[in-house]
Amino acid sequence: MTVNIGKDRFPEGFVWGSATASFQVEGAAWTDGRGESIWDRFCRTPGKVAAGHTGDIACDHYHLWKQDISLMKDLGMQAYRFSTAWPRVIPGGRGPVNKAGLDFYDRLVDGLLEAGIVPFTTLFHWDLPQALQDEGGWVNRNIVEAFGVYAEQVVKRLGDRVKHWMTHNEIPCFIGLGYGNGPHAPGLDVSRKDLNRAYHNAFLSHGLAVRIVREFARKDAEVGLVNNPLIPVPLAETPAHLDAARKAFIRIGANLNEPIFKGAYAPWWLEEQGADAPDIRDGDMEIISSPTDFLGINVYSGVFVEPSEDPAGYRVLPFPKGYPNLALPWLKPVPQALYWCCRYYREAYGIRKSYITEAGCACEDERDESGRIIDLARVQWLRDHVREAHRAVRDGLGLAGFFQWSLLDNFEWAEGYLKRFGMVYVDYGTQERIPKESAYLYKEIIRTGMIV
Ligand code: PNW
Repeated sequence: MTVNIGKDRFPEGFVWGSATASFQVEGAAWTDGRGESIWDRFCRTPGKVAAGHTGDIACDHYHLWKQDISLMKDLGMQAYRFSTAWPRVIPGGRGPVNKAGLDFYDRLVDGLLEAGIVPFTTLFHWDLPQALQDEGGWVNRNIVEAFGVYAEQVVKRLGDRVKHWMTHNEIPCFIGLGYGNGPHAPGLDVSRKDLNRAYHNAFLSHGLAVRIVREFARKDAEVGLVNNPLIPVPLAETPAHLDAARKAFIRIGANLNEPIFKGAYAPWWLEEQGADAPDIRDGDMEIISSPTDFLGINVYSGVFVEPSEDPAGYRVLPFPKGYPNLALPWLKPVPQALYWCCRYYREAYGIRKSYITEAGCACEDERDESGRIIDLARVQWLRDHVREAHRAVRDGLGLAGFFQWSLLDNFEWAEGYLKRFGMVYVDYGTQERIPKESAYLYKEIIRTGMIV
């Protein structure tokens, strides 16, 4: 018996799932004709990835996908968000298509559908073919066309069955952290002009992919971007704080939100960039702002803001020493960020439908003597976040689903395998999968459609 008076029930059709990304779980990095990606190269650049870890084996999902689908089914998962790997599909970035690569995703999609799990496919989750990086990667505008050719191959092959498509995962991460002196591949520190070029090219390729899904996927397909906004959270839920937080949201996210959702870079932003502003060709902004069906939002944290007298009208507050922290320095639990991002996106940009395409946390998970993983920090995290998702649904903000990052412990980019985000523990020595306690809570939430 489930004890809940019913007021916390999620609506029929709310989608519960989990997410992964190709490079982080697949392994089989050199199998069946896959080409080199920037992350393969980065992993082999000394000092870039913790403990010199690579994606060569990862969770071996490339071979264990059937078992992983059964696992999802056992956990009651209704949907699975995965990404396709460009270097598997077009190993050289442009040029010949690798049939074996497409075949893998074809089998995966069929397997998911057979198990009653809805596939949500992301076209780009950071594993850029190294050959394209050798031409400048996202800084070189030629990448847009190459991405279009790749996207068309994937959409043509899977688009008769896959209804839900995402173009890019987290442009600010793969551009900002990859080209702006951050910890991600390709590990460059380009000029501000080139950084703006790279963003602009990523925006263009997003718009192009939207059009490709419209043209080549099933007619009822839906497509959107996945973004990871920095989410300002009002310190108190008073009108003055809400106003300050909304101002902060608009200003901090303007470089991406204004071109993509409004079709024009903000004049004040262009002015700030001066000669470093991106070069905009005729027709670019129409492509960039191609209408989408939903927005995917990845939520890991938030920042507190308060009203301020200075011109911006808000102040971002630093986290004090002692604020709770999960297993990474930037993982400050701020569950209400989930609610606020849905609300601001709806109010400021008219987003009618959104999915939380990722929300997750890394904990210091360990197996106890009996083999269980009692991840109580994640249990608490999950309950807090699902409650905020419910609040967003209840307030009519258009939230349609929640995907937990991640199904499995996996390759956590510059952290290698040292940080565990999975609801399922992976023993990398044996490839054994063990659901953590939080996975059983998630299963019950999904089964009942309630916060249990
Ligand atoms: C997301 N940060 O990345 C990605 O979509 C996933 O591939 C990744 O595994 C997951 O979050 C957990 O990190 C992020 O530094 C990487 O703030 C870094 C940050 C945020 C998101």
